[in-house]
Amino acid sequence: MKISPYQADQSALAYSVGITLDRYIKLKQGDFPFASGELSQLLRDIALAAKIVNRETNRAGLSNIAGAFGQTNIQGEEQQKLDVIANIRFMRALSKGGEVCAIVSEEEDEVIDLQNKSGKYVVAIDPLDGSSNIDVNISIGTIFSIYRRKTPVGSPITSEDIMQAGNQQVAAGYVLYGSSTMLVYTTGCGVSGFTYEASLGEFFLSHPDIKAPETGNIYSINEGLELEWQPGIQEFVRECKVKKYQSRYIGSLVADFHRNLLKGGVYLYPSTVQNPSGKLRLLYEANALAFIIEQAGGKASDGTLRILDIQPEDLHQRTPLIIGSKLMVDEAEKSIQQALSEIHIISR
Ligand code: P6P
Repeated sequence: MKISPYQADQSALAYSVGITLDRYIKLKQGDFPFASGELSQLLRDIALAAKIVNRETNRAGLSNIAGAFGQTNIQGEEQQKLDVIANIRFMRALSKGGEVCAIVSEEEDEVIDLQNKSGKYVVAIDPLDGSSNIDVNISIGTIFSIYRRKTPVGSPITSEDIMQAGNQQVAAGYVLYGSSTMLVYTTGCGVSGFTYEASLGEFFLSHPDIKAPETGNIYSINEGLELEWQPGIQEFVRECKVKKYQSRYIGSLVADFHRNLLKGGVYLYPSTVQNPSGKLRLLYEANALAFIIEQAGGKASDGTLRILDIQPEDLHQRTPLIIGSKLMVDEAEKSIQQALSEIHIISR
């Protein structure tokens, strides 16, 4: 008897498209403390802005939005047009989403108080990191941290709400606009990665429960600054070369971080003569990636202190950052401690 196509294995006819980010957030909502849907909505608001920024970064060369904007941000860095556009997109999505009371952005000198009397969350964000790479078509990224406000909902925003240590984050993530666009985030219950399917306008679960390899053979650092590194870094990098590790440095933090997260490796932006406190910012770069790497079983420090325990004192404060596979971060820290103890002995 001929089997009708409807009796054949239908899954062979219509493969499953997988779990969308929206459905995954709903499925995992029970994992959030005080689960009431607002954090889920906030994550969806961020994903919406990421889809819009993705479209604009993919078309930058065609729509006259590549290149410099003609102003510098508080960091003294020349803003690219897409820096400004991405900042607007995320500000607008977070403001309209209704869950956020205040935003700290790399592109804004001061805290943006949304005057939202019902917003329970504070977001710290680097809307587009590595944007100097846009014009040469190298991967770039968005980095975000989410905190619950400390003061009562509806009361004025205070520094207590803003200057929270990274160990207070309720969620964190990044978007990587690369060969494919991915959104990777954690709410403190592991790390999940989603890949964007532009034809459907959806992020689909592609990397459930990401775990950082305990060690690896990739090190990421700007070797052009070797003569400026803080004590101990030269020795660590020399040891990597003795072990014939691979040097991989894209100059785009999210891209370097993501590769090392999946394959195993360590990214280092240490204290240098030019940047004694390092280059990367604590509130909207280091803290988010530190939360993610720890949730994946890795480690993040400033060479001595756990990044997530650093108490911020300034909105745009910088920090040295050593982040990635736990055993590799351990080795870098040991090298720094060894160098410091030798200096201490010599200086007696
Ligand atoms: P350098 C980009 O400007 C960035 O903030 C990170 O994405 C990147 O890892 C780092 O700075 C590159 O800095 O000094 O090596 O060019």
